[in-house]
Amino acid sequence: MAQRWIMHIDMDAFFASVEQMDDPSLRGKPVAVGGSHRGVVSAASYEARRFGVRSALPMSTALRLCPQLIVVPGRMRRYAELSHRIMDALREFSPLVEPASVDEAYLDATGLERLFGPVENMGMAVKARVLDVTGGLTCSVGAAPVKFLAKIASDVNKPNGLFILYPEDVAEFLRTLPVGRIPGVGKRSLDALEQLGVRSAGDVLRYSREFWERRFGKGGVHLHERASGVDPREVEPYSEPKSESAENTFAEDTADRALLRRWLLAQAERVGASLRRQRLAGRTITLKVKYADFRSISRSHSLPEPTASTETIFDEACRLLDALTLADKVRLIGVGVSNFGPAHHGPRQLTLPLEIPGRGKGGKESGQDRKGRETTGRGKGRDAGARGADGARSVGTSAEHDEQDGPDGLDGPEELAGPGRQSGQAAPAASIPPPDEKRRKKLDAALDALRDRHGREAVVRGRLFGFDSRKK
Ligand code: TTP
Ligand code: MG
Ligand code: MG
Repeated sequence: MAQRWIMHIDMDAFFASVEQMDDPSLRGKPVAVGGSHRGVVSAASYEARRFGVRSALPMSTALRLCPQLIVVPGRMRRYAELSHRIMDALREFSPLVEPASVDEAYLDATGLERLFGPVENMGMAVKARVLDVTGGLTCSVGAAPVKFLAKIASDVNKPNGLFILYPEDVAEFLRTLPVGRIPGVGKRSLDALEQLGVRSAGDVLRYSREFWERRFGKGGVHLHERASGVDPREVEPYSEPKSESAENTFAEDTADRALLRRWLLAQAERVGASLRRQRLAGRTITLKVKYADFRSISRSHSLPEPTASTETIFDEACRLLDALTLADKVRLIGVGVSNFGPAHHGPRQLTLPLEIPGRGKGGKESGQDRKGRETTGRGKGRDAGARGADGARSVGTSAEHDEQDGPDGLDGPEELAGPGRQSGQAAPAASIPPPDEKRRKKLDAALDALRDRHGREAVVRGRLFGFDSRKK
């Protein structure tokens, strides 16, 4: 069998290096990326590290250690964009790429020697490609037979490093490896291990697996396993999400449509912002409603073109809601976008013939919609389920759709949702008048930029429409 090779790629001083790349006046200088002087350091350039400046250090401490430190605010969007480029570059080498954070990834390089030569050559090629696609950023690469060793290996010769841990060297490497370098061994464990005289991974093997299990349970077994060089985890390639959705369950069931719209706006913003961050856009908007008796329905509508615009998602969700005769009080409402396709960047003429019917009408209708939004009820919602800060993201298969679904299903195709626009009041093609979509894009971008800089709550779009979609 071919030797198993896992690579771990980690960017060097990522945020700080991006700032130095984009602003040549920062090059060769101690730079810290972070918020205000009250905040903490996100990333420190290698020049700053010589003074002891590190990630997570309070900025005030960092400035004491290095008074000439240049502090720059972070630009998450720029880092995310580069991160995407890096991941795409890695996928040129293998489809088995698992992004592990914004600046690192695992890559299964098993069996790729025929294409790229020995693993060290491939390591060099990966580094060169990352440098190229980022416009000048260096990374450090580690290669080893298993994941956790690859991660440790990428750190060995940082920055701009390459370290290959050959299978025959693993035992010796582990013998002297400080036990704290094994992922999962934290400060508290270190104290307990110290008491047993265990300082290196090799020391762990002085005791039997059974000993570790008795003493520390599962964590003990894990420790013994890693210290023996065993890590059964596979590289799990990231799969593109098939839909993006957000939903809220109310503390009190409601039939107040104005309130429901208010929540839809907040959700459309969450979904839209998340799509835009991921550079995704979808054609199908799905409204999900769960009634007080837990009966769940969804209604979908497909647009002629993919969208990631908050207002468009919101408008569509409102239309779907307007077309719905509420059978009961509502306990949950949510909106999702699926059916992803490339956002339209080319000349619009290509699709114009499809959009002509009733194009002007959509704009007017959304204007009418807005009248209903002035009421400011109290939103007593809470976020349903365990979700990330971005709101729901259903990484769905999109192939199945259960009308009586659980808390997550907003990723169904429209077939089961019946005729998307039940009342049939508007032709589908009327939904996105191009000039309006352009304006929406601009507004979205402006608000996204503000949120990137000042946090998610910095701008709440409801206020722009005369109400605040947040809880009062
Ligand atoms: P890391 O890869 O941990 O660090 P780094 O890339 O800055 O430096 P190194 O060369 O040692 O890899 O983290 C990647 C980015 O994640 C980092 O540039 C900024 C961000 N980050 C934080 O915002 N806060 C943190 O506490 C850490 C550790 C990282
Ligand atoms: Mg890094
Ligand atoms: Mg990292």
